[in-house]
Amino acid sequence: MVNLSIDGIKLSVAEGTTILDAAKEVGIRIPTLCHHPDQAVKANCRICVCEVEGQPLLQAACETQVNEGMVVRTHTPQVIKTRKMILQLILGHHPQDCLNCIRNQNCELQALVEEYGIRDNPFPLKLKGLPEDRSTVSIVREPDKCIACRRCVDACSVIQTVNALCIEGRGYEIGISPVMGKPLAETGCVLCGQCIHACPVGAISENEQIDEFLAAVADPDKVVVTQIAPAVREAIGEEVGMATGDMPMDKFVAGLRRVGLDYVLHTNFTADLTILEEGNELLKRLKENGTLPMMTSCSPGWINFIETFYPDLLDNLSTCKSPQQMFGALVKTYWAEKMNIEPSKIYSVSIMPCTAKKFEAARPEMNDSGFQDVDLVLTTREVGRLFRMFGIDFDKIEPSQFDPWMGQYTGAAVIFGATGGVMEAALRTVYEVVTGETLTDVNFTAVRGFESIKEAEVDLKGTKVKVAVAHGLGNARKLMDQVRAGESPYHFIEIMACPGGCIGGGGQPITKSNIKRKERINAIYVEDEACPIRKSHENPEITQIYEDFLKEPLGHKSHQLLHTTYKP
Ligand code: HC0
Repeated sequence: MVNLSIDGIKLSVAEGTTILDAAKEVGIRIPTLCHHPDQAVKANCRICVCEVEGQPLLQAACETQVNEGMVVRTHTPQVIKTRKMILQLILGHHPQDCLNCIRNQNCELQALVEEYGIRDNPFPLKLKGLPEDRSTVSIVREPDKCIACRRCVDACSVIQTVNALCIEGRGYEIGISPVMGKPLAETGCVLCGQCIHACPVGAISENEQIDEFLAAVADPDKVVVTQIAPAVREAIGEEVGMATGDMPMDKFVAGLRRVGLDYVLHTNFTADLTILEEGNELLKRLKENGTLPMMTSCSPGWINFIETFYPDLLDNLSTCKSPQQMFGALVKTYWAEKMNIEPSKIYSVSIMPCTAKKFEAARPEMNDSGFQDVDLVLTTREVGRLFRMFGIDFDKIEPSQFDPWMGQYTGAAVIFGATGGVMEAALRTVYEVVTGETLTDVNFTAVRGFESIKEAEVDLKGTKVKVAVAHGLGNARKLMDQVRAGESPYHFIEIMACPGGCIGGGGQPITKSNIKRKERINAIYVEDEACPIRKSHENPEITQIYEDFLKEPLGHKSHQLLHTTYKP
């Protein structure tokens, strides 16, 4: 242990601790901008500088490790003056449009400017005048707002191993740019949106489509129907002042009716349906010596990744569309028929934790219903803004239930939102279908948790099935390299593009650290435990859709509406 003093407080911390972390232990917050708790230290913004007795220069708290007897002062007049000057220098080339910035009141720079009482600036405003990048349907870049902290580059290159962003220029000219200065759409960006969570300001954000939504609900000729993705309920409360996981589903549904939706249904219904289709596909591949390991196909950032970086492995992907797209195809066919609504009038809106879902919905091949299957995708953050815009008081709102035919779901669908959840849901069903036995314990805990790659072996009455789960594309890459080398021991692999799974999706409330992602995962398993039915094949509306419409898993109608092909 190392003994030191910070602002006159004596403490003892483990060797190797930084001043930043040591100060946290005694309740002193040192400001940061380039520092990110889940990334390597960069120490380029210098906002965390402190005085260390005996050192002629101020030291960056994020990179300086404590020494025996060290005396640190975190808020002396010189330190405060230096931090103010750093903020003023940043503001000297940062747009001053906080009021209409998408990160207004959720911006780390704005918060520090307020904390340090910056009232004026000796450095005149000089912007680079860089153009916005709106080349993708998912993500918008506003490079003039970039403060060159490099957190997005780390998220993209180190965590996701996509390398769509890079550092460009030096000194005042330094900035972050898509590789080769190309528009984002031409870089191999998979649109996962992890850069948005990493960005401390509004330089990268989702392509906000709230105006399109408001126009649709105001149109008397449109029947506006929504689906809610599995990971949204756990996080949406964070947008309206609740704790993680605290939004009751029936109040969430009521809020969605309040903002103008005509019908509220659930992606969880098609998550259960995916298990029936994907589970049967796995069994077919195992029986008929099909391409193995089979890989899940529901995370659109992952699909973009495999199409770009591992096109030789596309035959390993399940042919199942994602639950979002299965829902899109069914709402304008099966559901329209059940409800006696003209499909051309249906405007289908998804509420997703994911920025890549906007791209998936816009894929030209996603029109098996005879129309664009999903018309609009709103992220959790956008729905949070709608709830605030409509002034909804969730303490007072009357609860409401899902509409029929595609609104019922099981605990197996709920856990889709967490890494390992699709695998666990599949195992709950595949086990019972193959063995004919009822599972006494439906909890496959080996595939749960935040470990980067998880694996398990399940004995299906003599047939041993080896499975693996990866979250975050850097982890996915490790499994893919193994498959490409012909060294994969697995039969079935689940990949989710985002760390933690969809609960950490690029469209979720801004999440700086994995601690919040873990809280959301816990909330998912609490909801699963509380579900009266926890296996997809026991969902009564799933039984109904096979009886009335699809007839059998992997049947003709399923192939037409629920399965797809991929493009290298
Ligand atoms: Fe997911 Fe999904 S679980 S990808 O993470 O499978 O976005 O929440 O909606 O489609 O269901 C995201 C979340 C989904 C899909 C589902 C899958």
